[in-house]
Amino acid sequence: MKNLSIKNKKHVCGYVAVVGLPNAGKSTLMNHYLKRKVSIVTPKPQTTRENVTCILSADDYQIIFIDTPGILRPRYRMQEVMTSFISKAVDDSDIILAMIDAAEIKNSLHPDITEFARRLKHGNVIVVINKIDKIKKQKILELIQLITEMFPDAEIIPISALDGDGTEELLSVIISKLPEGPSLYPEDIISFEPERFFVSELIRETVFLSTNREIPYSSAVMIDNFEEKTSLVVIHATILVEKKSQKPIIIGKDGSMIKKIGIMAREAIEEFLERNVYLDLHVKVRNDWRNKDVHLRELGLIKGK
Ligand SMILES: Nc1nc2c(ncn2[C@@H]2O[C@H](COP(=O)(O)OP(=O)(O)OP(=O)(O)O)[C@@H](O)[C@H]2O)c(=O)[nH]1
Ligand SMILES: [Mg+2]
Repeated sequence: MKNLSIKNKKHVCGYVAVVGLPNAGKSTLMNHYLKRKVSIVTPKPQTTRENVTCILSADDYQIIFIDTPGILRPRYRMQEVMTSFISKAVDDSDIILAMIDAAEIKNSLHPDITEFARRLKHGNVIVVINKIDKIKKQKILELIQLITEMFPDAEIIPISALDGDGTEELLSVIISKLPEGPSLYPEDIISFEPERFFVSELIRETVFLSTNREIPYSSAVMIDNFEEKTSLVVIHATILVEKKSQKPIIIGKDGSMIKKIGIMAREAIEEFLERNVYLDLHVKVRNDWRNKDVHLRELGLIKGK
């Protein structure tokens, strides 16, 4: 009987682009829904550099979320590429979640958000006011009023991606707006990216968390070797920096920084892979890699030939 009732229930499926300014909490929301660290999160803006697919499946829905890099005005080639990922996710989506950090809104919305709202010629926009745990209750109503003026046709949902407040309601609204249809992917798949991608992201997350100023933004991670042995996974990876002067900073005094990064990253990778890991890290200089297609391609940020 149970199976029959599930079969007769309406099933919805579709793509949801998650967009917003850097640091709004987009990746945090993805990890909250998937109950797993699929997309890396740090307190620093511009953590996410490319679109990450996060698939949430249940009996009556499959939501294919696309977590995107934060919206910004590109200043170098990598940021142009990041911006193109956002447009692609928006173009391919059934619904857009436009996420705003409640604590960042003063008396008006950030000009980049208003500009983006103007460009969004998309009927199905849900504005998510995130981080409501950081503001007073009465401020939420004021924010809703302000945002209604900007997005008159959008649904507006206040949430805290960190503690889960409002996220069930948001999920119901998404489901109510998705087109009817069968699942496009098997239910046990949560993302398309290979394990190597997640491993390189976890190392990059550690670099973001362990270094300051321009270093996180000047760094990238390449997996040189990923080998599954019987008792553990052996990973050799390279942290790229863009100037000679940055290499000693990542290595630290007597190798202390690279050692710290190695331990933290290994622990995160072990948790993700649920296997023991041997991690070997190197640092290399690739001059001005953020502006060179050849390196962006090597890092997988530019796809194809
Ligand atoms: N207090 C609070 N902090 C949050 C919430 N959601 C996210 N954060 C924090 O905000 C910071 C940025 O979160 P991310 O999920 O990396 O933000 P993002 O929008 O993916 O950022 P980019 O990838 O840089 O565009 C992290 O320190 C999170 O812990 C929330 O609901 N409340
Ligand atoms: Mg992110």
